[in-house]
Amino acid sequence: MNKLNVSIIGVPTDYGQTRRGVDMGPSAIRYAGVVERLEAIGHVVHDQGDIRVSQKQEGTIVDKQLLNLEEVIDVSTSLANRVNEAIEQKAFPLVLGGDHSIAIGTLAGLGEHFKNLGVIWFDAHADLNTPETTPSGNIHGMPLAVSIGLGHERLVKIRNNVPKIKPENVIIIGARSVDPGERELISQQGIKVYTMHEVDRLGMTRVMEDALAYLRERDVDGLHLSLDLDGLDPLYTPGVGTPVPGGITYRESHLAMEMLQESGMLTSAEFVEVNPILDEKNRTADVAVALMGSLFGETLV
Ligand code: 5AB
Ligand code: MN
Ligand code: MN
Ligand code: MN
Repeated sequence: MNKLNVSIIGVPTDYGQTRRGVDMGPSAIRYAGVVERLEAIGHVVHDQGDIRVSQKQEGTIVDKQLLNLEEVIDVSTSLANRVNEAIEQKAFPLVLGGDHSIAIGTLAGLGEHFKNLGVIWFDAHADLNTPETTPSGNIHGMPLAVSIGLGHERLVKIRNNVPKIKPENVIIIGARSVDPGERELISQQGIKVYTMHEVDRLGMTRVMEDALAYLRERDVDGLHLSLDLDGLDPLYTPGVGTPVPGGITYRESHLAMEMLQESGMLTSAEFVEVNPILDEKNRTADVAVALMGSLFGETLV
């Protein structure tokens, strides 16, 4: 197995949604032993600590379709810079959220280096809302749209490379709660989606084989995993802000991680939406770290 230089970047933000506590995600994941786990596999791990997330700016205009816009722009810009630095240093960026709005920053940093990046979006949701379609105003429901160039101009233009990724290089796995506007974008933009129906029907092995073959065929120059812990069934990961029943199992999700590892294609990853306040004894962070173990090449024998 390939030994990596892993650069851990924590993003303690909850500005992308309205349930407090997800900003403590990076601490919970560190507490669950991420550094030790990856070192035990043989990787060199540099924990860069957390990026600075400022207090809420008072007096800014509240846009109901884009809650905490200024704060999200701020966090995304800092994160994009840090991810960019990690790639320049030939490190593997492992980003710990925080809510899923952080993917805006991660992909802005990656998009500068990878011109044909593949993205696997493991999630109960499609995260393809725009200010026009959002039912909540929460930006954590928009990062995939922003990254393909749709949404508020200042979000789309972070680090100036627009779009960060091509819609036909994106694969969503585990979807089971998709809004009407998102559905439209999926067919309009040619985004590949394996809903829970396909996961049930084909099994995770086939889903991952197909997904990886599709991305190889598209000749991607890197592969990013954006894993929202709500992609799993809330039985296994109860500590998330927007749980949806009927999700991916513990074993299926591990299998997916193992197949990503075997593919040798992965170049970055992020784990988001761990909320220790909503959790039971840090179970969700424990699952996140166990998944990272499989993703980074842990073996049983
Ligand atoms: B998550 C919803 N589609 O836009 C919206 O957890 C939920 O990052 C978004 O996947 C969930 O508010 C965002 C209803
Ligand atoms: Mn989600
Ligand atoms: Mn998400
Ligand atoms: Mn969520």
